[in-house]
Amino acid sequence: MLQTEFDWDDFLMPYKQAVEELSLKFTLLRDEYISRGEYSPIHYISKRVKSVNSIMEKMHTKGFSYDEIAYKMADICGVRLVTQFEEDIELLVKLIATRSDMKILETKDYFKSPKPSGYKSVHLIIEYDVNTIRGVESIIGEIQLRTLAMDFWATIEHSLNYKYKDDMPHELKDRLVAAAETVHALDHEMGTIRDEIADAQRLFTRKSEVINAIIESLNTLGKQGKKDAVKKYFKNFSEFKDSDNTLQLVLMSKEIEREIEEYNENESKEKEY
Ligand code: 0O2
Repeated sequence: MLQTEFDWDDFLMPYKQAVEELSLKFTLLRDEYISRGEYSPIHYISKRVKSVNSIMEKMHTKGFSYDEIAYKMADICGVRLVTQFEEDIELLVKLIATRSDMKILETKDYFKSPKPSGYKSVHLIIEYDVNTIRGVESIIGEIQLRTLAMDFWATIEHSLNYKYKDDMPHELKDRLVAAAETVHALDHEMGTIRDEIADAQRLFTRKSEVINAIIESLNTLGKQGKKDAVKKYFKNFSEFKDSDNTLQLVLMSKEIEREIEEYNENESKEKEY
């Protein structure tokens, strides 16, 4: 096929749909962990569809024809899952492998074999079905999994590569390799206290949820005209809020909820009369 005959908008349509869907699915997965009060292995998610320019550059370097790109270029669309710890990556790979809506075709493990640049990551090449108006289209995409620290390093290194192309000064290259080693050491060190950090984050999330619930219920209680009760609870709330005693806050939240319910029940009884 000739370049002039190739319709990029039409070709990229299912890829655009795929990244939107994949990113939403992983966002919902993260939300599910959080709403169950569990630690989420996904810290954040980013997505992109490769630009036409970048696809054409890669076609040129790898010698792919227009007819080959859909099945030979695996990263036309990509979703990146950034984790806090290396251990989270292993967990996510296992979880993705059990999903019925995407199939792992290949795993590129740059943890076992880091790139000479120092880049560490896991890339999953997946097959994913997109429902379009033409029917089901099966596309190949990439899920990249890396830590927060590695993501920071890779973003900087990627822009420097873009700036220098193949002419990056040796000294800068060496410094980037050294920086990558520091990232590996940091990730390893943080991994040793992962459980403790995850526990603290779980507690923090639970505490902020309870605090938000109390503020909302105090507001409702105020609207019900129970000014004295609001004053009493607010005094206790200010004391418990800054202490480590989340249980006191949970009990208080339940007590306020009961008081609101009682008021609502009395109200509906009065209306019945
Ligand atoms: P973009 O779109 O700007 O991110 P190969 O298996 O070697 O034939 P390929 O397709 O190059 O082929 O695969 P690879 O190396 O598994 O993955 C390519 C993508 O991984 C890159 O995309 C980067 O996003 C990331 N990557 C791989 N190596 C490095 C590295 O050393 N540094 C950084 N910062 N990122 C890396 P592109 O193609 O650069 O494009």
